[in-house]
Amino acid sequence: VRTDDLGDWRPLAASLLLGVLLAATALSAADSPARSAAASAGASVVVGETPAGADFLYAQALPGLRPDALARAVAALGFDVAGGPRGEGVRVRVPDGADAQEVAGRLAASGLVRSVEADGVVRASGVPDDPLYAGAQHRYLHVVRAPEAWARQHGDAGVVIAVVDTGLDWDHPDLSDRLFVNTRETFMNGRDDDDNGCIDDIVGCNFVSLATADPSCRYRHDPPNWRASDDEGHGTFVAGIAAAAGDNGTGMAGIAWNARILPVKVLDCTATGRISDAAAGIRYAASMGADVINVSFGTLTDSPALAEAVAFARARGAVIVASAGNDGRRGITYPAAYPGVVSVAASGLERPDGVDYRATAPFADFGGEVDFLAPGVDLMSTVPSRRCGLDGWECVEEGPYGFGTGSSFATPMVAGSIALLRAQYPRVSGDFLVALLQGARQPGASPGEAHLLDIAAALERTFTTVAAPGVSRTGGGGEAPLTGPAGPDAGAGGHD
Ligand SMILES: [Ca+2]
Ligand SMILES: [Ca+2]
Ligand SMILES: [Ca+2]
Repeated sequence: VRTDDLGDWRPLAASLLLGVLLAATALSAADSPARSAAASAGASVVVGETPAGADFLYAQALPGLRPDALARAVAALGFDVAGGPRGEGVRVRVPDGADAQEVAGRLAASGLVRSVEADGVVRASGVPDDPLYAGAQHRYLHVVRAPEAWARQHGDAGVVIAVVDTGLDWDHPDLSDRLFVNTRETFMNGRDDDDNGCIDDIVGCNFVSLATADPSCRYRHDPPNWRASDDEGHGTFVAGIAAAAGDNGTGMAGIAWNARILPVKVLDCTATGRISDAAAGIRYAASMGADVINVSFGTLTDSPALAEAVAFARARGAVIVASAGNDGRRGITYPAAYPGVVSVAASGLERPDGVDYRATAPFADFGGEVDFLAPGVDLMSTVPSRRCGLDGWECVEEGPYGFGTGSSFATPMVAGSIALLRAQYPRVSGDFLVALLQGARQPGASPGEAHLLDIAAALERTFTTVAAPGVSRTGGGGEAPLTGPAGPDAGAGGHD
């Protein structure tokens, strides 16, 4: 047994530090295990995070001591070795009623080991700890391979998803930390400080006109103003699917855990609105630098104003993702039908053994213009607390969350996916991200059906791009060229 081989300690300490950091994802320790490992790295034995109540310890053998020899040696000292050697060491069971820290101390003092720590629980990195995920969300999110995507990317707080809808419940426990805050505006001074056309808009803007809103909404203030709170529920539900905080131990997980939400209210308290307000809302979202604009509404009217608003937003670099419609007919609604808009139809067909999320939902619009199928039946998402139990919004026992069905709710799955891709590839154009996601779709359940969203496959694509003469950018680090209609274009995007 060598105890003086200090040359091995430095890389050893580094690898231990990494191991401790990985283990820390499963531990709710208030103190930093990384710090304790670093502090003791110069000592003879590194003691990692060891809660007193730990049931197993893991000890790595001194350099030069074989793990099977360590197993025999610590067993001879009276420790309860659980199973054979594991990797570089052994697992030791903490006897019932014993203090794990005391057992760890004795192991560390044995002169046989280079490290001791609790054999803590690790989770697959893609599975969030949100309590409603496993029971309510996994059954459809695994179909679009969200867990595999999360192993690579959780989204970035610099990525903004505008939800042009009924507004947002700012106080929702899974959304309140995810708001896009406009720091150029001063709140409650009655002025449009940043000259963007909306008064006091620190968190989104309301465009619903007094003249056309349903009288039951009892609006009293002329838009555009800051009042983008959600008095219906639709917008909050959409926002949660795209970007509810994930892995925060609370409620559910959105697709892009860390993205920011910009609420733009264009639908009134009955979830209806006018083309004029919708067009203004889309333009506002683009002007505020939204990376993705989610439009979970549509009209059968081919509107010049909507078409122009969409073109304006695309020219600013935003990706517009829109609901194909819920009429169960061939052909889709506007703005989903406009060129360059990503159109989404709901999947979800009742079969004897459960909902088939690979097949188009019976109510969804279909046809060649549909870009993506994404689950849209019995989805869980966020509901404004004040709306629970009203107008069809039923909330679960655990809190302000409920279930919803519709292409409206399939749409933010794709919007959230674009946000994840934007976090992964900050410098390519929006069209490039769309091409990536389209190139990674899964076949639908039957021939002729639209193809299904596959979030992980898009993140796994590797490609090399050349942006300008002499300037090359590599995404994913691989060699396989991306095949898709959109070329790389780092300059045209309006986001930064
Ligand atoms: Ca303003
Ligand atoms: Ca102001
Ligand atoms: Ca959550």
